[in-house]
Amino acid sequence: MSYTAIRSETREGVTTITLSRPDRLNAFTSVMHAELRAALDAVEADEAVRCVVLTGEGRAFSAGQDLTEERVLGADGQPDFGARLERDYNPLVERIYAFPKITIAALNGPTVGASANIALACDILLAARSAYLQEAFARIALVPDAGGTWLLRRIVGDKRALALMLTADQIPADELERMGLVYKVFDDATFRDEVAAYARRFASGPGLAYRLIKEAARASERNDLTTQLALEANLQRKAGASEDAREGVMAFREKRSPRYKGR
Ligand code: T3D
Repeated sequence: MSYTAIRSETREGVTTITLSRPDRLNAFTSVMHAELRAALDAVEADEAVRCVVLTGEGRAFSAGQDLTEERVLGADGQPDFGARLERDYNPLVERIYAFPKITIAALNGPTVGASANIALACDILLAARSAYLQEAFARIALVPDAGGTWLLRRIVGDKRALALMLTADQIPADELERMGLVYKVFDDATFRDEVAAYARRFASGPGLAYRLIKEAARASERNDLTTQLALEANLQRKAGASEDAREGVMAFREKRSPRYKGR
């Protein structure tokens, strides 16, 4: 499929989806949303892909919603700021958060507004040293959306989350790493190569186990310990009965690298 607002490239078990409107700092439009949905469908359908990297073209990851795009109108014919969220952002964030394959947000530059929260919905955030993240909403008299009010406090705690949202400060990559929002920071010059190498480690990994690990991690947000322990036992039963688990143990005994099939 040919895209106009993103690029999607699959290599060695990793799909890299690049938000690609560099002259608008990769700001999101309805077209970008539709293309991203199609690209995620393709990733989900491709058994050979175990990891998806979301990044931006040029100097930004993404500047959030395109503020020049025509407003979505409500039933009364007036601009309805909630309608775009319900139609495009909310399903996207829920989908990324529960995606059955590993998701990496590679923050190559400014990561602002709704795009910051889309990135936070990914499993692992990597950042170039010059990147920053900004919950910019209050600067334009809006409320954080795309899951920001839910995701941030779970990662950095209530007070920091509130400060990030109220100040709308630009937080540099090194500080993002200290706060736990970003897992690793790489130098700008080597960023793309580092991200590619990082993602490749998952490409040949145990896809089923990854999916079950994510399922357990997500479920822990609503479970008490007893429920979670029961879930772990069930998921371990599934993982332990998999071809990959047999291969993992065999490879260990034979002192060789495992060859996982994702089942
Ligand atoms: O609208 C709704 O439906 C509500 C939904 C809201 C969800 C949200 O995401 S709210 C947050 C929206 N985003 C922003 O408020 C960020 C706006 N952009 C900026 O504040 C700055 O551009 C940055 C801090 C991100 C970067 O600044 P800088 O100085 O590095 O770049 P720049 O010169 O401002 O931007 C470069 C170009 O990109 C520029 O165009 P030009 O002057 O060269 O023709 C700028 O207008 C354009 N651009 C940047 N962000 C957006 C954008 N165009 C459209 N929408 C943007 N979000």
